[in-house]
Amino acid sequence: MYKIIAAAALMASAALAAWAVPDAALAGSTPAPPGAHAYIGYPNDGQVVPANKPFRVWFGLRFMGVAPKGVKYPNTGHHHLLIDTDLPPMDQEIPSDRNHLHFGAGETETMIQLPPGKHTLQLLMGDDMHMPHNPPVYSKKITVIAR
Ligand SMILES: [Cu+2]
Repeated sequence: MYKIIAAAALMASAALAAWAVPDAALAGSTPAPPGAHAYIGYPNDGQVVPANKPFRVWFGLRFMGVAPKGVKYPNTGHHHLLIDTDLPPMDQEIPSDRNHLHFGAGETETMIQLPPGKHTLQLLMGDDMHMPHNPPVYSKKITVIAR
């Protein structure tokens, strides 16, 4: 009987622990404004884009402002364009490589060039230290076909 109670108690505490994990562990410490929303204004999901030729990507953002990297100002961040990759860990600095482009000057559009094939694009906002906000602000992941 004792064993069963102990097991039940263990399960209860495990469930409690799962619930008790604060959001902060899954995101940066900079709060996102309520309703903040990022989206890719162009290209559209499923759109065909020219392969090996620069095309424009428009960054959309609502209920949040853009500030350059290093500038700590409430309710702002800068855009990151994720190319052919999933969202990175939300509690770490966003990587900087050819799949994670930072727009630390506060740019709201860019030109990119892709080889032929299917590619994914997604926006993720980062704070002055390139950390995702809490909760993280990211767009839907879209697919484009370069040809
Ligand atoms: Cu950044």
